[in-house]
Parts: sequence; C-alpha cells; structure tokens
Amino acid sequence: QRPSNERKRAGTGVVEPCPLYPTDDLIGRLAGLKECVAPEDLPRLHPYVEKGGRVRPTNCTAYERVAIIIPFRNRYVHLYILLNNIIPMMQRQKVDARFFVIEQAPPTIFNRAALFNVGFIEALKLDSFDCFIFHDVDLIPLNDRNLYRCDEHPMHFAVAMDKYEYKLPYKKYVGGVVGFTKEQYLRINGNSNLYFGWGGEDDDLFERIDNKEYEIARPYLDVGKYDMVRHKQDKGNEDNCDRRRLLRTARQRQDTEGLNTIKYKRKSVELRSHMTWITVQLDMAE
Ligand code: UDH
Ligand code: NGS
Repeated sequence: QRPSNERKRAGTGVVEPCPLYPTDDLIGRLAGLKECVAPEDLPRLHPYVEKGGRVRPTNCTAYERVAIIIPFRNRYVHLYILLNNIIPMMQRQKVDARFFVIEQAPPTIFNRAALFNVGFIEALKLDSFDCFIFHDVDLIPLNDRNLYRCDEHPMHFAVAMDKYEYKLPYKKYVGGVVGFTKEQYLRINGNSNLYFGWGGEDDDLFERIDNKEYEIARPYLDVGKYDMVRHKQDKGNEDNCDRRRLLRTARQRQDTEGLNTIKYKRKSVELRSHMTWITVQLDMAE
C-alpha cells in the first residue's frame, strides 16, 4: 500500500482515479523503435502532447504528477527517438508526465548528476510534481509493464540493458533510469555535483540511497529491459579521473554537498511543443 500522505492526485478536474496498474492498456514487450524521427514530425506522430511536454490521461485522473528529467548535450537524434518511444508508453500507462530536457551549455565538462539536481529544482518552480524520473537520453524501454511511477523506495528502472546482456551489471548499479518521490530525493540530498565527466556519479547516488537506509525497488529483468542507442563517448564527457577518489567520501559528503549546494546559471526556459527545454551553465569552481 502506498503512503497516502506522500503525494496528491493531479488536479485535472476529472474525478475518476486512473487504475494504478492499467493492465488492459499495456502491451508488454515493445519493439524499441530506433529509427530517426524528425522533430517536426513529433506533432503529427504524437498530437496529444500539451505544449511544454505534458502527457496525461484523458478519461481519468492520474495518481501522481511525474517529471521526466533528461540530462542533455548535443544528442538530438537520441532525444527524438526516445520521445517517440516513451510518449505512447506514458499514455498506455496512464501516467501524468512532463518531459524536461536539461541542457548543459558548453564549455564545461558534462555533469550528468548536477543536471538531475537542476531538473528537480527547475521542474518544481514550474509545477507541482510528486515523482521524478531521471532518464538517460539513449535508453529505449522494451516493456511497458515497467511503470513510470514512484514507490515507497527509490526505483531503479533500467535493470536489464542490451549492453549488459539484459542483466544487472552489478548489485549496486543504479545507472540509466531512476525514480524518486520528492520526499525521497530531498532526503538523500539529491545527487553529488562534483562528478564532471564520465563515470562514478551513479555509484555515488547508490551510496546516498543506501546511507539513508532506503532499499532499491527494481522490476523483473524481462520488464526492466532497455536497448541503448549506440554511440561513442562524447567530446566534453571524457572519463573523470577523480571518480574513484570522490566515491570514497560519498557518505561523508551527502548532507553537505548535493541538492542543497548546487550552483548554476539558468540561461533559458522554453516551452516547446513536446518538452520543456531548460539550458544552464555549470561552473567547475566550487
Ligand atoms: N549526455 C548527453 N551529452 C553528452 C554526454 C552525456 O546528453 O555529451 C547525457 C545523455 O542523457 C546520456 C547520459 O548523459 O544518455 C549518460 O551519458 P553516456 O550515454 O555518455 O553514458 P554511458 O555510460 O555511455 O551510457 C558512455 C559510453 C562511453 C563509456 C566509456 C567509459 N570509459
Ligand atoms: C562503473 C562506473 C559507473 C558506470 C558503470 C557502467 O565502473 O559510473 O561502470 O559503465 N563507476 C565508476 O567508474 C566508479 S558502462 O558499462 O556503462 O560503461 O555507470
């Protein structure tokens, strides 16, 4: 049973609550469409998305409001492929979701985890959300029974990716797609802001979750299945040589570094047809 004080119903004016598990609408295994989609085709392919990127059920009121936060820099092809896959999945799941693309402006080295903190803060400035799903741009879900909802414990959705032969690569892995209620994310003090470049930030997040004595809720492997759209390592996201050193102090830093210390300059907020696009500048100097 979900704790009733954790979140409110979305205020669409529709009284009938949506089923928590809309089994009649779900397909199960999905094809995982990987062909390119032009952004100008999104309105024709997905006409029911509201400006700013909100998808919500038309005949019932969703149980919670979900913000889907996508960390981003120069991965347009992946972004439109992802949206083309998850918009219809959100509709079948009867989720009330809004897509946020959090773009890091150049020239600073990419910082995925800091962008999650930015997304959380900026989404809450625009609307009230109960659940935050942090979603890599290149992961295509392969089963719509993997419900994009939050639960009593933080959720790790991407448990079985093609690049790991559809298995969890290691027990503490929380990379790819994770979800937190607002309360959970505040309690862990979000992500660390210190991981510039590739690697380690997701392992730091595991330490934060575990240190606050949460468990990690995961779907079965055949449900939490994803394909990654293949790509090379990005310029501006080189391996972070400091990552193992940083990881050693993850638990000590948790309460004094993270969501409560993030610094960034917000350059723009745009309500585009299928997403809210927020561009920020991060500085490496602490
Ligand atoms: N991302 C961008 N642009 C970038 C870098 C990262 O949008 O320039 C975002 C995007 O949402 C991506 C996520 O951050 O899905 C994670 O980055 P990634 O896809 O580069 O990470 P992943 O571990 O693949 O999936 C890295 C391939 C190279 C690993 C080399 C290790 N030595
Ligand atoms: C670990 C990294 C994680 C990364 C995971 C999977 O070693 O950030 O590999 O990597 N941790 C450290 O480097 C400390 S992958 O197979 O996607 O290249 O997510």
